[in-house]
Amino acid sequence: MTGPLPGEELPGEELLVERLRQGGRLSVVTGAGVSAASGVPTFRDAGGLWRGFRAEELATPQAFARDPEAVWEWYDWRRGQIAACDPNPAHETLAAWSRRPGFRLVTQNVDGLHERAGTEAVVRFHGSIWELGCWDGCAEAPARWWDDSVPLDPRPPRCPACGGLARPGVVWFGEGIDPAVLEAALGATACDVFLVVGTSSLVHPAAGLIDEARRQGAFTVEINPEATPVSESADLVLPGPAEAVLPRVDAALT
Ligand code: BV8
Ligand code: ZN
Repeated sequence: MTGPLPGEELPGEELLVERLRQGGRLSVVTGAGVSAASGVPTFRDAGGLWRGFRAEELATPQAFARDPEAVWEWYDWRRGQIAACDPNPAHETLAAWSRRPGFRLVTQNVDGLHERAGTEAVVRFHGSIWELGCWDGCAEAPARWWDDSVPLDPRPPRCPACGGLARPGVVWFGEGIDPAVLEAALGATACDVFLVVGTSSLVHPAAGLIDEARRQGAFTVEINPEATPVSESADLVLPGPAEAVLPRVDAALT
């Protein structure tokens, strides 16, 4: 079967247009695939490796405890990469849709590109690469503080309150999701249309949000050029790149 040529409308897009025209509550969950067109390496595509390490090996408290300098070198490298990237049409379309009443966006990404595109009240499910925290969790420091210096100096950065090690303000594998963030994300599953865009849907509990949305009666849609574990159960799958599909759906709405 010859798939649609880039730019050609995908079968099914008009179904999403129809649903969005009904003006109901729209919630979106995004993953690394929405930032791919901006040049941010995804986790599991070939670019997801760093000096032979897999993200799952570096993005853990154990890796940081073992070698904080190496983990900070990886995050500093990623911060430098992301700083050179700009939001792409996928981020821009979602920012335009974020002005719809009842819109919610939950992202697994830590790059901050949704906010730079103008989306407000982003639910940062896995935190932000632009935030730091005190590794020792000292009471004098805020839970997280903003530091977008590129490169980091000093590296590793220190906690301004206790002078101990600072850590990246992201959620590592094996760490729980901030309860307030989890509550906001679960609140977003109470919607009429639930879009899952650019995620391999392998990482939990983020990957389970679509099931929660379906349980509450949402029309569920996946936008991803590849099949994922949620493709079978989604009401609609649009097998294309987010930076092409989202602007095309938006153009059909106006
Ligand atoms: C927790 C921040 C418990 C860090 C990240 C076995 C089964 C189920 C679960 C587990 C298990 N073993 C362990 C677990 C739990 C674990 C987990 O899910 N592991 C997985 C790997 C099996 N989860 C956790 O540890 C979570 N915490 O469970 O806590 C707990 C509870 C209470 C108390 C204590 C503990 C925490 C997980 C958070 C990890 N942190 N990021 C950092 O960034 O450094 S996750 C990381 O992966 C990123 O956030 C990333 O966004 C996320 C998910 O990846 P994707 O976004 O999907 O990216 P990926 O590269 O995988 O895929 C890209 C997709 O885009 C592809 O599908 C591709 O086709 C598509 N694409 C490409 N181009 C485009 C595109 N799509 C559209 N357009 C394009 N142009
Ligand atoms: Zn401290």
